[in-house]
Parts: sequence; C-alpha cells; structure tokens
Amino acid sequence: KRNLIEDLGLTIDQSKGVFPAILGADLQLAGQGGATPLFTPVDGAALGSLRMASVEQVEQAIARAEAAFLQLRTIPAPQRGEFVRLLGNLFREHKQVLAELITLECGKILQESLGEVQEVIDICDFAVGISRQLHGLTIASERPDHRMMEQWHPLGPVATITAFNFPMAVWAWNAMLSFVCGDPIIWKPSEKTPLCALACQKLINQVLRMIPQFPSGIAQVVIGDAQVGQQLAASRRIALVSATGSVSMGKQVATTVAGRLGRSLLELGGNNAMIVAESADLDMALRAIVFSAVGTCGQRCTSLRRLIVQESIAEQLLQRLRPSYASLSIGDPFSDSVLVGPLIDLQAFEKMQSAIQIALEEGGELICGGERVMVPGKEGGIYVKPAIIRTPHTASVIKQETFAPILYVMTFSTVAEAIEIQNSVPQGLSSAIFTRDLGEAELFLSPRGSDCGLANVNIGTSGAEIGGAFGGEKETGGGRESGSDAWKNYMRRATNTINYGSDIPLAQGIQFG
Ligand code: UN1
Repeated sequence: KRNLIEDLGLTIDQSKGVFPAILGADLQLAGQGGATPLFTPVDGAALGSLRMASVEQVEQAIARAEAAFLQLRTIPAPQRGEFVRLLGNLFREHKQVLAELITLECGKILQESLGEVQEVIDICDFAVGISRQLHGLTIASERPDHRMMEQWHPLGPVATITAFNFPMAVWAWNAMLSFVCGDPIIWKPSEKTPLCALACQKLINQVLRMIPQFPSGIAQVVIGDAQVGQQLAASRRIALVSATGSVSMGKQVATTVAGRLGRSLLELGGNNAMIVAESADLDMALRAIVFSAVGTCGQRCTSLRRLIVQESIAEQLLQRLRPSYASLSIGDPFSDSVLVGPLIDLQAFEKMQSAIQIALEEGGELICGGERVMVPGKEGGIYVKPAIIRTPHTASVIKQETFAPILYVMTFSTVAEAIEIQNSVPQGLSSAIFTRDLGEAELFLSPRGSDCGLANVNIGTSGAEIGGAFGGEKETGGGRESGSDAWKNYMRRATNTINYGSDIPLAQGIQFG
C-alpha cells in the first residue's frame, strides 16, 4: 500500500523518516518539532514518521492565516464557493485513492472510507450552495423611516482539531463552511492520521494553483500533539476553535478558549442508545443495530453503545443478534467481504478489555465477543470480536463512552421508562427508536423525549447525512456542525439600523432633551 502514498506525492524517505516532498515543497512547513511515528492499524506496520510543528511554526501558521483572512474576506462569497466547487471536483476525481489512504491510516473498511470521501464531496456541494446565501434577516423597526437588518460577516482564522476516526470528513465539515464564510483554517489532525490531512492539503494546493488570486494561507495543516492543540486554543488570534474528540480533550480546549472569552465549537463523546419497542420491525432493527454497533469497529462518535429493548421481545432480539454477530467477517479492511476492521491501536483494545471487565463486575453477562482475533498475515493489527453484554441499566460503565465495539443491552417495560434510561448518561449525541407506534415515535421526538442532538425513528444512531446540523448536548459539547445553519458558527452577525428620515427618534419612546 506504499504506492498509494506515492500516488498522492507523499514520498517516504526511509533514512530520514519524513515525507519531504509534501512537507518541504508544498506546505512550506517542514516540521521542526519532535518526530511522531506513524503506523497502520491494518497490520501494525510502521509507515515512517513525521516531524511535528514547533511552537514558532504554529505561530507562523497563525500569522499566515491572519494575513490570508484580510484578503479572503474581500473575495465575494460565491467566488469563495467556486474554490470549494473545484476542491469538491478533486475529491470526486481522487475518491478511490483517498478512501484507500483512510483505510490504511485509520483501519475502517474500504466501503466506509468511500462513504467518508463521499461525505467530503457532499459537504463541498452543500457549501457551494450556501456560498450564494449566507443571508440575514430584515427586521421591522419600531421607529419611522428606519430599517433594521442583519448581516453575516467573515469571522477570522479558524482552528480545527480532529480525531482519527473521521480523518477527512470532520475537517471538511469545518473547512468547506469556513472557506465560503471567508475564514482561513488551520488543521491539527489526530497524530494517528496525519497522512489523510496531508493528502487533503495536496488537493487544496492544486486548487490554489488553479485560482492563484486566493491566499495560500487559506488552509494549513500543523502536525502535532495536544500541546499544539492547546497553543491554537490559547491564541487570541484564532477566532473559532472547532474540536472533535474525547470529552477530556474538549474540556481542556473549552477551558482554554473560555479563558480568553473566545468561541469554541465542540463535538465530543457520544454514548448513543437505541430503543427497540415491541411493535418494531425486528428485521429492520437488526440491520440497523449491527451497522451502528460494529461499523467502523465501534469507533464512531455516533456508534450504538446501548440497546434498550422492551422486555417482551428482549430474548427474541438477542437470539437473532447472536448469529448476526457470529457471522461477522472480521479482518483486512481492504477486503471486500470484511465488515469489521481493526481497532486503532493496542491502547483502544486495553480500554475495551477494561470496560468489559468492569461491566462483568457490575453484574453484566457476556453474551458474545470481546476477545482478540488473530488475522493471518496481519498479526500486528488489533482485531476483536464485537461484544454484546447484557447489563443492568444502573451499571456505571454504561455511562462512559468506550471507543470500541461493545453493545450493552438492557430492558424496559414502558417507552417513557426507556427514554429516561436513554437520557440518564452525561453525553447527548445520537439516539434512535424502532417502533411502529406513532405515539411512541412522537413521544421520543417530543420535548419529553430524547435529549440528544440527533434523534431518529426507524434508523440507526450512526451515518447521519451532511444536510442536517450534527452535534449533541450535555458533555457532547453543544456544538452543531455540517448542515442546516451551522455556517453561522463561522461568521459574525452585525445588526444594522439605518435611519433614512430627518429626525432622531429614540427607541423605547425615550424623550431626551
Ligand atoms: C464522528 O464519528 O465523529 O453520522 C462523525 C455519522 C457520520 C459522522 C460521524 N456521518 O456517523
């Protein structure tokens, strides 16, 4: 799989352990900080190493973004949309190779990687459309001969910190909206998936060559660890910090940004549940459960972690889930027949094992899975059998997000009780109900229903389309990215009142002098 890296112009210099072609010539940011080793989770093989950006280099990147902003904000939004349209075309053209790079670096199966690149293309299309809108309201003024309106203006440099599990799409949600909104973006990708970031930057650089009037500082990648993230979060010159990842990372970033009263946009952990009521179509529910729970090897923010089943059908559902889990093909994510690829690394496996251990100590019953699977020829990869654990809904372990394929199953007698169980965790990202009962479905979607940012009926918890606003409540961080009006996060609103008369009437009827 080395070739595909070379296809993208990312050459590996084994002796130096860096990728000089892209870092040196293209990005103008050859790392001067410490080296970070790169592995593929597919078989654990070393892919080389990258030098991280130094403190000074991060400062330089911020300065470049600031300079780029001054130029970008004067380019009309539909022209900024044209930049995104061209970029989207390149993602279409290189879809296959980019998907292969995602699979190589983060281990998700090729089908899902193709889906991720499609998600990038979709948000490009969405952003192009938005670039001809970005509209504010006209508001009735209480004063004669006055007009009130709002405008949305570019905000300033954006920094985005992303996780390994969606190494291109989450950046794209942020970047494409930033671009059409007139904001340059600095991207700190996960240390586990920097090549995906560099590949995206390659495509940006190609578009910059096509339309040279755009400032080259419109998009930059800084390779680095949590310290680099903190440096970006702390900088007053960054107008918005958009971070995706764990709750603990989010708390650190949010605290730093709040310390300077800056803006942050957080998409943190999910602990997503599905309620299956007795009227549900179990064939449909089964398919949705398996995709949501084991897809991406349980490493999506939206992965299904808690299955809340009506008592009367719990045994029947479990009996059908068991053979589905037993027949899952686990192995090389490049192989067409495989549905479950590897975990990202050994640490993820250890966390999974410890969660299973705690679940059992807390009264859980292991229905199946949990153990490591040795895949011939890929012994260095961390493959596991997805686990199902029947758990009392009072167990503490189910309140945490474990980024691995563990499905906790619990039962309920009324849907109101199921909703209470579902909402009784600190996170609030995604949720679903399977039911044929309109009353139950509507209750679930009502103010007394799911407290999550995403609430679905007869659909699994994962795999949201980009057209909706994506994000969640409580410890998930409250941010909304991607579709709907999420673009407003990347702009500042100005309320303008214009007096076209010849008097100065005051609002609220105040007479002054
Ligand atoms: C994530 O895991 O951070 O809804 C994002 C989904 C995908 C995005 C997941 N569209 O599962």
